[in-house]
Amino acid sequence: MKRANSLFVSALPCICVSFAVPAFSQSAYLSGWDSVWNDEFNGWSIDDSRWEVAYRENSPNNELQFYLPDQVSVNGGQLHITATDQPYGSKQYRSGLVRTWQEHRYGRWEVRADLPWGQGMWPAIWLLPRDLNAAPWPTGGEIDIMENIGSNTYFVKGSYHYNWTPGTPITSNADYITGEDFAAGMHDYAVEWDPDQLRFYVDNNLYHTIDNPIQPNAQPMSLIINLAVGGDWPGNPDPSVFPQTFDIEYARYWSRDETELINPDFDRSGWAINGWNVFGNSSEVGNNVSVQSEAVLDGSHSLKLYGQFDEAENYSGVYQGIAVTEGQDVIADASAFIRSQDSIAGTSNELIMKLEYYSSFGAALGSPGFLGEIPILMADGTTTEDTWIPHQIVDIAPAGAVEARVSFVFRQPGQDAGAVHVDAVSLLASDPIPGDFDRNGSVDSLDFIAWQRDTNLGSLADWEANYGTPTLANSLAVPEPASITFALAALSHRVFRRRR
Ligand SMILES: [Ca+2]
Ligand SMILES: [Ca+2]
Ligand SMILES: [Ca+2]
Ligand SMILES: [Ca+2]
Repeated sequence: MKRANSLFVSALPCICVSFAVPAFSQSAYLSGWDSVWNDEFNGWSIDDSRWEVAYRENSPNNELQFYLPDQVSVNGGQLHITATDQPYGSKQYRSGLVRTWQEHRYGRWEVRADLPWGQGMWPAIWLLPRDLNAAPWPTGGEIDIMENIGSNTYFVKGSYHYNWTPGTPITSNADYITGEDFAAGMHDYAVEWDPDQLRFYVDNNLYHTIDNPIQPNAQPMSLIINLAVGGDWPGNPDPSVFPQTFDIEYARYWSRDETELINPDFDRSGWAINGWNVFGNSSEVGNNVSVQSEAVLDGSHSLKLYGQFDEAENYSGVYQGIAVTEGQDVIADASAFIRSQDSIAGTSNELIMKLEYYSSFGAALGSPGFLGEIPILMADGTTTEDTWIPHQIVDIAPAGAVEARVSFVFRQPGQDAGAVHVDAVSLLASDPIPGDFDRNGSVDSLDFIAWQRDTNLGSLADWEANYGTPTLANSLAVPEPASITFALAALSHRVFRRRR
């Protein structure tokens, strides 16, 4: 986070000596996630209702530090963990470790931190079950959000460790290297843990994804932040580097909000398309399912889809679902764009948008949990190019539905070139408005006519109470002037499907 102080310094050199406002004062909103807790470390001591501060002589990995509460402090909007070359107990060095009392299984953890440096330093931000008797390590799993050794502060590592039996772990990990010195400034380290995927980020860059992680006995985990000294990985410290400090700007935790899409605007990029399930992404042609900035309706990126060129009819795209209940109004919106440089004019390529329903969350297309689908055509060889065209599916969740899923399917029957972009996706489910007897999202005179035909549709008192309630579609957002034309155009492309 660059601060703009230098501008003020040059213009008003006398005034702006200190500007001790933390970079963030509260947890940021993230689509698809609910903020559960965050600690911005704005006080003058650690919040011991949230954090356990270690007093611990012996740690694994032949580490050389004694963890002491005195090595942990909070000031200047940050948590500081300081390692010193001072013997204590049987140990040569002192350092600190904090861990949350709370534990969570699945979710998103993010910690912003500036690392220490020097031979022998081993800072870590990681997740581990508190009770290792219930699930002896590593059967309960261990997720290392960030680890580094101070002899090389130009990389950080993210890891997942597990095994079916206690003892040696099976590990999946990756290094993140950009040429930046992670001990010379603040960076965001995050993990998103879903039942079917683990994703590792630095500064919102996705650098490691584990699909269907094997979780022998996945346990709720607590967040640990510590600075080890010496031990098996870093080796013995260089005495000249002490003292060293691990500075933490904040720690935040979100749980999955299954009523909202994650990353509906494709702006939280990464080749694996954060939050979306990807299919038909062929390594042969290279990322025919990707996020790009070539054509954008909102934010900075959109989804780009093209064919796999595999000499057969093929399907490529993404999908994602939200939780619904039977009888809810469901509205799916998305816009498509064909760049004339990537034309599909005259080809047999097409892009289909689908609203699908499932009786169990995450069930496979065509499995017993699949209840049905509504497909619409978003683009084909006759579609106007170089313009965003909005599409909408309006429906009612059928009996047994627990998930509504939107999917975008690029179909390449031949081997034709060309691509289609998708952006500004929305998928919403809401309880019907009492009095909306024709179930079109608004309460008006047509509902009265519907009620006159069939008074079993509901109570006229509901109609009177809610008369004039605007349509759900119109109440989603007040369009900015530039997008009003899209909103108007959407009506003509709208697919309006009813099931009773
Ligand atoms: Ca540092
Ligand atoms: Ca802070
Ligand atoms: Ca976008
Ligand atoms: Ca109505």
